[in-house]
Amino acid sequence: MQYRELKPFPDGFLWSAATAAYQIEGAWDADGKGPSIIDTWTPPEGTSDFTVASDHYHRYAEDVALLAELGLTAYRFSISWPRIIPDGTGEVNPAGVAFYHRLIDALVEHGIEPIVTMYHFDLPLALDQQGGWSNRATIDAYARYAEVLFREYGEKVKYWLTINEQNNMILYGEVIGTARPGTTKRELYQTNHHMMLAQARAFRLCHALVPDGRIGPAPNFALVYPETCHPLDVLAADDLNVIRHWLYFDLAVDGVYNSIAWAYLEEKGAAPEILPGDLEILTADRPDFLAFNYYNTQTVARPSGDDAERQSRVADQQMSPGEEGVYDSADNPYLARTEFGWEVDPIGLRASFRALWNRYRLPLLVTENGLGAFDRLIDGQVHDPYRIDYLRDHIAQIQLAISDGVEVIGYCPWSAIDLVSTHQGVAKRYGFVYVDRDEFDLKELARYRKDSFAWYQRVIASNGAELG
Ligand code: BGP
Repeated sequence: MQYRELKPFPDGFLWSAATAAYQIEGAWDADGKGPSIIDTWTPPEGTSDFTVASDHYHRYAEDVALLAELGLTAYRFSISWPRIIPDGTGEVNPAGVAFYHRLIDALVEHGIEPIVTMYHFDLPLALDQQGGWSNRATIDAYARYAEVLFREYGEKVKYWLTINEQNNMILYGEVIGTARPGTTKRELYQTNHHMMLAQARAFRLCHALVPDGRIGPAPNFALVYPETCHPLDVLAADDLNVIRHWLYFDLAVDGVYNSIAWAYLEEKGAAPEILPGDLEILTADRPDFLAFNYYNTQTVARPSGDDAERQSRVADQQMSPGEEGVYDSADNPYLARTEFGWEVDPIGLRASFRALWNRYRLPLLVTENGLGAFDRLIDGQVHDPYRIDYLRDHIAQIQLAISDGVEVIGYCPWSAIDLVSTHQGVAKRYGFVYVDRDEFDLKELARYRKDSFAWYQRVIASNGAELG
């Protein structure tokens, strides 16, 4: 639908930007931090690991000052679980706790609302060595960690995100470094069940311990289109929407397994074991809002049985290769691609809002959205008009969704400042602030404002009225 007049962004809209601890902080073993599963992951050849990243752990004050200058009214970051509880279950690390107090205090002093991701891929290694999420004891470990966070920071932090991209950890864990190669589907969906239980316990704890606390899940969302209007293509798209999205959101919101997802799990021999009492835990509480990371949509067709085609497809967390007997991936001829091959679909963001809103009627928060590109620093400047175009087009679609009557509470573009990509090193940049380092040459790690910095500053200052 087209509108003659658009509704404005609401007062109090959270103009934010996002990062994740292991991709920005560095200081991977400083001040008592324990190793995480990511610290033992070998990045693809030619790309950096996460040991120094953007050195935010030591430069957080300078970084927060930049975020304040940018005009952010909110900032999404993650807390590193192994910085707080180094071995996942034992003593709390006071130095780790103190670091996030300093960071949160700096944000609050600048009038920036903290949005905290409690767990963004970096499971404590000690837990992984005891079976990770396949071990039910990890549910208790997470619940205890959640309680530590709510008690420590609950007076200062109102917005909480339980688990970043749980669906991508299940579907593409090997690519992003959260699943060991060769983990079976059965194991993955058992870990998924346990994460759901952990999340449900966090909902309860948050509501019990945080005054005015608001908590939600943060899956990745890549709305699935059928390649054609052939009814079997439509069903294939529906299947992937269920497997990729509704399985996770239905459990988070209503505490129930989507019946089509359950049928898929049974068909694949991957249905998890559900113990007595689990369903009560899942239905005991609900999220206050739904967060989602949005980069693109996906297009699929009915399964053709062409294994060679499927195996030839490049796959990562935003590009599925397809699944035998379920769907084939297809290219969308109407969409451009980034330098890294991800399709660009701003209108798909509006469609995603509608899909989530129609289904759940809960406030929605975009917790990631952005363009990875090979930015160039020349004479202290970074001209990134391609990023401005990308973000402008997506923000315009948010305003259309607001005009559709969808309750959108905020927008956190990825990323606030440059950081290390999940599996493509530092050359793939997303930030409003350039961090001067190469894959293996750390240089000075100096910060430079990109052109997109001044542009986003104007967007925020005008509460979204000036996107030009
Ligand atoms: C999401 C992750 C982020 C981030 C982003 C961009 O899946 O939540 O951690 O990295 O994708 O992905 P990449 O770094 O692979 O380009």
